[in-house]
Amino acid sequence: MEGCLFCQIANKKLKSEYVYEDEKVIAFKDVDPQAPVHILIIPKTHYSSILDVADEEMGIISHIHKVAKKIAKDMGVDEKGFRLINNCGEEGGQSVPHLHFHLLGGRLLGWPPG
Ligand code: DGP
Repeated sequence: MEGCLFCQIANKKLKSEYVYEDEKVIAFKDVDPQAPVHILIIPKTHYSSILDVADEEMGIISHIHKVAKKIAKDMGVDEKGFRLINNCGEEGGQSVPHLHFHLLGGRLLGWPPG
């Protein structure tokens, strides 16, 4: 989508530190990492948030989880554990209106989140 930051990163008009790509998703390092491993996994198709994904399109969410599992293994955080987070909307802490999942790992993560 025109003017969307993550669409620009997905189509490489804006470069990022990419760690994974296939025909449906792309993953890159978060610019403001909150853990030693902090990767954003996004669909190449623009969805403003999870609320925008129709029931019949939910396969993309399972695909993102499959990719997260692979990235966690590749980055060596699968054994100790990691967290996969989707912030949705203002009170959910979403600041970029293109669906994305945060993969965080490499340190002990606190709970509950702030
Ligand atoms: P959220 O607050 O859940 O919408 O997460 C948005 C994340 O996106 C936040 O952790 C910072 C990251 N981010 C924002 N702009 C950029 C950027 O230009 N490049 C990269 N790599 N990450 C970005």
